[in-house]
Formats: sequence, C-alpha cells, structure tokens
Amino acid sequence: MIYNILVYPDKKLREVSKNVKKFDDKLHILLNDMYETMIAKEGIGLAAIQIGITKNILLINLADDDGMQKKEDMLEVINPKITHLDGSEIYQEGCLSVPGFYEDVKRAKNITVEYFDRFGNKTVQDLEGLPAIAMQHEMDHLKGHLFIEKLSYLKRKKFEKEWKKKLKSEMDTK
Ligand code: Y12
Ligand code: CO
Repeated sequence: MIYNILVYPDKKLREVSKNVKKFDDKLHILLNDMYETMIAKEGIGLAAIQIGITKNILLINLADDDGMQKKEDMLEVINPKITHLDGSEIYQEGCLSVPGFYEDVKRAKNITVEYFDRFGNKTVQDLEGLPAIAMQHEMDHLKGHLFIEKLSYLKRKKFEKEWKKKLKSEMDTK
C-alpha cells in the first residue's frame, strides 16, 4: 500500500513518535508499505511520522557508487538511539515533507547509532558522511522536527514566504 506523505505545515509532523514494542507481522506490513511509499515518491529516506504513524521507525535507502538504489542496501531502523556524534559536515538536504525545497544544513559527520531490525535484533553501527546525515535527518522526524528548523533566521523567513506563496498558488489552481 502506498501512503500519502504529510507535507509541511501539517501539525502531525510535530508529534513525538513512540517506541515499537511488538516485532510482529503488523510491523513487517508497515515496513513493507513504508518501503513501497518511499520508492513510489522517489525518496531516499522516510520516517513513519511522514505517513502519519507516530512510531520510532525509519528507512534509509541511498544510491550506491553506480547511482543504483538497491533494496538490499536499505536500512530498516526501529527505536534508534545515537550514542556518539563527532565532527561536522554541511550537506544540501531535501525532504519528501517539504517537496521542492533544498537547503544546506550542518550536522555531525560521524555517528554511532543503536537500533533494532524488524525481528527485534539489536544492531550497533558507525556511520559517516551521507548515511550519517540521512540518519540524523530521519531521527529528527521522530522527535517532531524538520530540517527547515535548522535554517538561519533570515533563510527561514524567506522559506516561509515562498512556501506560503507556493501553497496559495496550488490552492488557486485547484
Ligand atoms: C540526505 C539528506 C536528507 C535525506 C532525507 C531523505 N530525503 C528524501 O528522501 C527527499 C526526497 C525528495 C524527493 C523529491 O521528489 C523527486 O525528486 C521526484 C523531492 O522533490 C519534489 O518533491 C518536487 C524532494 C525531496 C537523506 C540524505
Ligand atoms: Co525528511
């Protein structure tokens, strides 16, 4: 099933997600649907809250060196916790919940993250560069935050003005 993606300024995107307790068939169906939705919408990352589900679940599926987005490279991440952060890196981010807007964001370059897979097995991973950035972006969603909150005051004001204009023109053409 392909879900609709919640788009800024939907209030639901500000909700804090809760930990998954049962690693059952229902969770597996949700993870499969999230994957289908992320691919259908041409995303490289998706948090459950973006489809209106307040659970600590996220997917990351970055392209490899040949530009191929392979399912076997996907990270299915449940109840993640960052235990170490260091360095910093600036990357131009985008988000399916803020379609068409991209801006530079500074985040930690290296992280250590602990999480569970779909069967409830615990994993500890060191991530560097783009995977680390994607993980921090998606984990922000689980806390109810969007990357636009990391913009400078002036960039955020400019964004809000342009976003209102875009939403109005979309309403007018309906
Ligand atoms: C680095 C930085 C941020 C992330 C988070 C995951 N972000 C995405 O998956 C963004 C996807 C996206 C897709 C869009 O759609 C198309 O390109 C067709 C898009 O553009 C529009 O919707 C117009 C914007 C964002 C991971 C790694
Ligand atoms: Co996002």
